[in-house]
Amino acid sequence: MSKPTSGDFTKTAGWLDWFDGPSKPRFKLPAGAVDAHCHVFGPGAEFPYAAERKYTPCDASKAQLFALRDHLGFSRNVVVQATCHGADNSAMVDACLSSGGKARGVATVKRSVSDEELQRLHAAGVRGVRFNFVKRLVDFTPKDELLEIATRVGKLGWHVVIYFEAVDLPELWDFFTALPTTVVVDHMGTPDVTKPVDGPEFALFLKFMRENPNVWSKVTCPERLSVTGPKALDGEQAAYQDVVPFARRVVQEFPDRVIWGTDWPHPNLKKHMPDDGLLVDFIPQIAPTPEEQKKLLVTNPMKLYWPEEV
Ligand code: 0GY
Repeated sequence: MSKPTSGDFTKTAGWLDWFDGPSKPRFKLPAGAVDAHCHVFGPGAEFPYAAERKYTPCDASKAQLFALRDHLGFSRNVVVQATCHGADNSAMVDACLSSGGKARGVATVKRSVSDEELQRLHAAGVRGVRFNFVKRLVDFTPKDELLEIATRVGKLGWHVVIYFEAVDLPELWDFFTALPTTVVVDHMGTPDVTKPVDGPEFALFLKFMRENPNVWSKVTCPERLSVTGPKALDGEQAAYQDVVPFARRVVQEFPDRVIWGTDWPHPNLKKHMPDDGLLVDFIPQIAPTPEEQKKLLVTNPMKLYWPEEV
């Protein structure tokens, strides 16, 4: 990856292309760090996007992902199936299989998935399924179907990743708490960071984690949640100050149940496309001590995705 030459962004299909040429982070990642939330998109000519998709991304290949991994200083990736590929996990599986053991995956499957297919996904490195409740991204899947899938993949030792909007947590609570597996929440349940960190909405999310020890959280996506953007109040570039109190709270209270990832290539961002180097510099703000950093970036994701090495 080359160094950035300008702040210009190109546009593809109505949303920003990912930032080509991320800076080198100032924060040095601990040895063995895992980027536990990222995607591959296509390339569309090889891995066509799903007919039912709600957006068409720009291509973001496994080679580009692996180059970013090395540039930022990560050792491993967890490639999460994105909705634009529907339940065709080919691109994600191809990335895992091409990674030399350095990538594992989270799939999307339908109720009709066969046991043989689940075994094939497991052999490729898949260790979880993702249930998405974000209405702009997916159509509704009946909860009994999802529960059936969770029960089946739980037998393989997989977990369930859930993506939802904070306002929907009360309605989804009973379903989430009935899931029989470890449950990993995307992006802290997407809090509205203009609301107080001590307010009722985020309190409900913290209660959700507190009362359910099987629930983990990705303290990810400051670039998606932030209103102020990457600049600090003093004008110096510092990462996403308005999201820090939320992520810090989760890391502080649940240090053994948090993981972190870049979310590269950042689909659906229309105003601001992050420099992934700067995103890495968000980490020491939310996990200031070496002990917290090691749990967040190494110990915890290894337990979920490479348990045989822990
Ligand atoms: C993310 C976020 C988004 C998209 C997807 O599966 C997806 O399409 O995850 C989003 O638009 O919020 O976590 O990458």
